[in-house]
Amino acid sequence: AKACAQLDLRPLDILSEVVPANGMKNGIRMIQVQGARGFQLSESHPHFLSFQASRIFLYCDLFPEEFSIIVTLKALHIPPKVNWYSLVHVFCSEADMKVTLGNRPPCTKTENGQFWFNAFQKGLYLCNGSEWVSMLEVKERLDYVEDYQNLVTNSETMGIEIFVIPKMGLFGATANRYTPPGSAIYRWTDGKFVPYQNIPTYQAQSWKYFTIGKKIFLAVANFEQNERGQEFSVIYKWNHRKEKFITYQRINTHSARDWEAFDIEGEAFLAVANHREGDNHNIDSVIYRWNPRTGLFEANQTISTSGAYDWEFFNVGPYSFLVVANTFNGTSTKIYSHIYIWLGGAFQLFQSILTFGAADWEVFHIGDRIFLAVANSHSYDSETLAPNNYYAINSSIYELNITAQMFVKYQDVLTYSALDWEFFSVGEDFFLVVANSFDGVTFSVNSIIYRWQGYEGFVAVHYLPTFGCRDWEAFKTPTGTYLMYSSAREPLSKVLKLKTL
Ligand SMILES: [Ca+2]
Ligand SMILES: [Ca+2]
Ligand SMILES: [Ca+2]
Repeated sequence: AKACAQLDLRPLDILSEVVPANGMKNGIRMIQVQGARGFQLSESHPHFLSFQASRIFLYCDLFPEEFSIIVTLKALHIPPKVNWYSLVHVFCSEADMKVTLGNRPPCTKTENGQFWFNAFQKGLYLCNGSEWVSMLEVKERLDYVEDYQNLVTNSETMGIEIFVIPKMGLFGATANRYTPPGSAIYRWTDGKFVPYQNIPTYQAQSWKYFTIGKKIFLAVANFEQNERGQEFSVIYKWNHRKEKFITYQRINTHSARDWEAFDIEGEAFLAVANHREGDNHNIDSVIYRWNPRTGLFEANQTISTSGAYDWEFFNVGPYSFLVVANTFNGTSTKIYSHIYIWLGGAFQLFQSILTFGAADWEVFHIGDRIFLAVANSHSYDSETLAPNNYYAINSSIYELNITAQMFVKYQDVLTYSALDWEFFSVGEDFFLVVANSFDGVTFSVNSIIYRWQGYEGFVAVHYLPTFGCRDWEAFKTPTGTYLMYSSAREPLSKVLKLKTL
């Protein structure tokens, strides 16, 4: 690789790389004050102006060891009784700064407006007076996945939920099988998940984190009755003073598998997937609406489901959708799962898709394209001959065809009792990881990461040994991107780190 030398670098107008010829782009405003013209840049999206460094370093592969950036900044707060002419002289500093290599320097009011070049991550940062904001970022690429943390859990773990509580940081909640001790909440401390709070749950299946205004909630789907024979799933609320989750509302559910939280037209909703009542899988699942007057969720609509396992909410333009994974109707797992659309104040059937013991729907976007992936767990029908394998079956990815107003099959992927799909991105690449749980003989099966490769669709790129894999979650911290998986067959969850180039 060739480092940039003096001759390779000419004066460059970096701003012209990101501002279109007509000057118009969301987040950029042209402002003119008397004779001076400049761009006002939105503060809310510090990355929206980023572009590949290769666009300006055309003739060399490596950053030069030293280079200069000249910026003209206008102070945001203009003291009264200062006219523009003197302002230009007093506040608009034309600074010629040397940007050198080094560790993260302090960024305080003193360093406001200074640049720092992080040679290790190949990033250029601007100090905004309190933190370094990325200006130029070389896009990372996934290289491989490595073991990061083995998390011994309270018991076998069904679902995991990872969330950030403002001012507190990153947390992970595991939905554990046995009571006591119930389920656990972990806090990300010094780069690891550390136990933070235990909550009594009853064969917990999943957690859902959501907020309503400034209120922070965590809802658990309990599959079993409590000691008193009552069957509740519970919504917990974050108590800022105690820094713990406290019971907020109990809701009557029937072998609940999943909660989904969403907003429509400024109103908050929660949908529960009721799996079965006794032996009967054909029961109602319920959508609750937040009543701001009482501060409680109230039943708003029931939808008949068959062994409901998962709800997934998504928006397409102004439209809201809710899709349910139906697993079993009492005789067959080859049944329709339904997509509903919000019309006239209620969810109405939009499309039905044949699924095979559907356990999860995952919606994701690639550019303007909208995809839905289903995890098919097993193919069983009491009326037809037993197949060679109930578990080695296709899980399918569908794409929304806007013209036809329906989802059409995009790709079939061979899976082994798939229980979850998780979509994530690294740099400019898109990935899906599938939770393969059982191949008909053993729970030791590989879960697989697929990379989206355009015309080829999703292509398997990494095979990850898992045991009874139940759920995958991806999360990012300032130190990188991680994947976590839970096992429904042993009290051990694992955090993996994505190593990037
Ligand atoms: Ca869900
Ligand atoms: Ca999923
Ligand atoms: Ca997941």
